[in-house]
Amino acid sequence: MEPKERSIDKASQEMLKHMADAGIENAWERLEQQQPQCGFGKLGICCRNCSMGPCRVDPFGEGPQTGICGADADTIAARNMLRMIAAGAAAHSDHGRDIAHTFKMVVESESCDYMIKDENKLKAVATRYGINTKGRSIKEIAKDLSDVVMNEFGRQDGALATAAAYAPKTRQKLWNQLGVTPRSIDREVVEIMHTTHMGVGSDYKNLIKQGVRCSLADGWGGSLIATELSDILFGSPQPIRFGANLGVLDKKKVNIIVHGHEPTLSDIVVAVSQESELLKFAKEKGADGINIAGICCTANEILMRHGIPVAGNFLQQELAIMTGAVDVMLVDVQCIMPALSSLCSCFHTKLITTSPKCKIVGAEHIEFREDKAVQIARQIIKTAIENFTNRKSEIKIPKITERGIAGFTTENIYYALGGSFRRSYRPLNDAIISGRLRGAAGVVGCNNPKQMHDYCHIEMIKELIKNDVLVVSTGCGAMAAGKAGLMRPEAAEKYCGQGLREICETLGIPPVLHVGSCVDNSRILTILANIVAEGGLGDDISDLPVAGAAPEWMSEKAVSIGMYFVASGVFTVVGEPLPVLGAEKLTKYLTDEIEKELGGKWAFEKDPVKAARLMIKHIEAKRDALGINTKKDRKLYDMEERRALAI
Ligand code: BF8
Ligand code: SF4
Repeated sequence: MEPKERSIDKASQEMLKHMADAGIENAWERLEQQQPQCGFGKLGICCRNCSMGPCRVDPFGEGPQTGICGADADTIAARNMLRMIAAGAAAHSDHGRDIAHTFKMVVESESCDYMIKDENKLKAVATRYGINTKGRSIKEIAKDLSDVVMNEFGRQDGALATAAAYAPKTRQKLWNQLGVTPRSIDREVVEIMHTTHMGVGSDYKNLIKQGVRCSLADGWGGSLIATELSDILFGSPQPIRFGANLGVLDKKKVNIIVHGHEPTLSDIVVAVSQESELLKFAKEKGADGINIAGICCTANEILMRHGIPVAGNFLQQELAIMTGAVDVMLVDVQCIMPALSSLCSCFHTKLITTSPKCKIVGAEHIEFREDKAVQIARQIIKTAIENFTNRKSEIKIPKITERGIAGFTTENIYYALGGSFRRSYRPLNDAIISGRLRGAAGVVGCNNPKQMHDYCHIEMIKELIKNDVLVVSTGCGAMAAGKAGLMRPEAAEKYCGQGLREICETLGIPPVLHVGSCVDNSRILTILANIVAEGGLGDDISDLPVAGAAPEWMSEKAVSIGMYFVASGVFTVVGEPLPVLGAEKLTKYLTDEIEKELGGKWAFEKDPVKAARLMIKHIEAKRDALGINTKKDRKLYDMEERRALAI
């Protein structure tokens, strides 16, 4: 396959060609080697949950229709999906737990390498949980907040305080009626493992109920805690300029790529990297300075808060090493391909793992400890500087960097969308009610070599903004949009319908708002809750003219995210279908019937433009139901029509 067929990103194409010339394999080739991929796995109808199996159900209705224990396709596929949700929720929530431990350390110690950077956010979050903030010291408030959030993980009674503190009341009532209110974060993950054990749950609807409960413990629990505490500890993001793509690597500087998800180490690495002693050491070794760049969601965390450039998204991790300019690839957890290890051995690049949860054969392990954060960050940077002199291969950095604005949050969207004097969601709601904005969409998630890299994100987003749908984005999707220039305010003129264009131009914002990493999908939940609370667009998230999508998803975290959006009332489209298609009743339930219960449902559509149209159709149907779809006062022209008019 030609590089052009694998990625729409020019820098990636260049590196793919370089890789082919060098005869080094990558994820795209390994996908080809896997063909044909197992049909039973794709359809979700194989089970190895006990040693009577593995069992599989014949999708053509000729062979066995149940496993040895009698589990049918719907049971098996539902159990498999639940285990994906458990893994996804666990990954997000364990990230949240680590941040909560760092927060606790700050609260309890007299001096440590972290501090409370955003006291206003601390007070706002504490108030949410009913903690008294009047006349109390920051330490006292933080101590109470630390106790509350710590208790969320292993709580043995009652329900999740975070969901109760943040979700709209009507939504909470519905969850209570349906019996899906999350109880505690760890408990919901454990209960999935129990209910999917051989010989426990087999009613697919009841199984999905537990999947819903667990995903809610992720979105309105673990992920939300990760976001809120990160803002408190590392500072709330503000709109900030950034550069994106492999061109941000600098031949003359020591290049350290931080890759993974958690901000605890990377935030300190960023701070320490500008210490004069380290800069002096870098000079001694012949480097012009120290350049930090990011890949995957670690990148998003430090981009949002410090404007640190993004080297690339998920499918660019191998391509970055191919530049020969990466002195250290520093990884924490999640989305790190084990393939990096052998690839780094072809170059001088040192792969350094830092988490006891994520060790990789062949990598150097420098274990990160929050209580020695600065010391360890210095050690890692020194290792990178020393390695600068070991560069051996020709350096090939594509000269491609795009610019944009990131750093939008639930709180600062007030300003971004309302102007500096109107601290409210009113302007946003009014824009939707008037029809200048048709609605909003979240386009989030991964890359997957099964789809052309970045293509689905970009085509979907273009179709949405052309039709006056404001897009918010996180994760690798946000990076795709940034690299494609869709996070420049000027993108509005080029790609947007008239209504959205006018709004972007008046406010100076891009039509795609970067709201952070994948745990920051919780920001999208709280934005939706704020729109509901502002009024005029119904009583619940399920009334809003909004939709969600993960057009290039691959990770189990995406399944948990999709499920909690559906369970929060959002129509959610994924590109690659969930592995449930071999289970007819389950598929119908997830893509249709579940909407009657939760107000949201799943859809599977690989074609990004068709998927965007499904979202727009849904948004228009919600507008109809709200009674705000009065006659459009102006026609919206797409690019082709505009060009035709100009002739
Ligand atoms: O958590 S979008 S490939 S990097 S899983 Fe991974 Fe997917 Fe990227 Fe962030 Ni999210
Ligand atoms: Fe087979 Fe049932 Fe065991 Fe699964 S749990 S492997 S379907 S016997």
